[in-house]
Amino acid sequence: MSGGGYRNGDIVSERTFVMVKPDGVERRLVGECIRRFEARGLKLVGLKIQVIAQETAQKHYEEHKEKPFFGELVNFITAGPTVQMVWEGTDAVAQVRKMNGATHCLKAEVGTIRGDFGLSLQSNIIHASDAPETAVREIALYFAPGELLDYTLPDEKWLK
Ligand code: FUP
Repeated sequence: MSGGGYRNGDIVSERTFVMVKPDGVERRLVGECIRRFEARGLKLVGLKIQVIAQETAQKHYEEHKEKPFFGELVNFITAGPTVQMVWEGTDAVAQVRKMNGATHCLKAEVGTIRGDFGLSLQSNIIHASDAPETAVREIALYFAPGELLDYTLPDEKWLK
């Protein structure tokens, strides 16, 4: 299946890109993030850990390149190990955005990852694609097609 997903009636199965940022990795929150996405019913189809290159970070945050916080953001995201993931499922992009919470942890609802574990704007633990088109671009930035798996889980019929 492509990164953009497919439509089956009103059901949209799609893939989204998620990254646990250096603060999330250093605070040992990788397992907690994975646990939440699995519990929700999403399927992990790609996973890696790496310190991302400055150039990759600049491409990732291209939309912010004119913003005053751009340099600091690139330095932050490249400062330590990060975990890249691709999650697949019904409305995966919107589901994960909702589970992550608002960008500033102060504004994120309690019950979301940012609302439960963060206090900061920059150090907000986790990133996720904001739209299916963004997901396609971000997945391609971090994963080769052969690094993503197509497989079926036995409970999928309950998660559409
Ligand atoms: P999000 O879609 O929630 O990742 O948020 P944005 O694309 O608006 O921002 C990307 C990252 O830039 C955020 F995770 C935090 C950081 N940021 C700042 O450091 N300062 C700002 O004023 C705005 C965003």
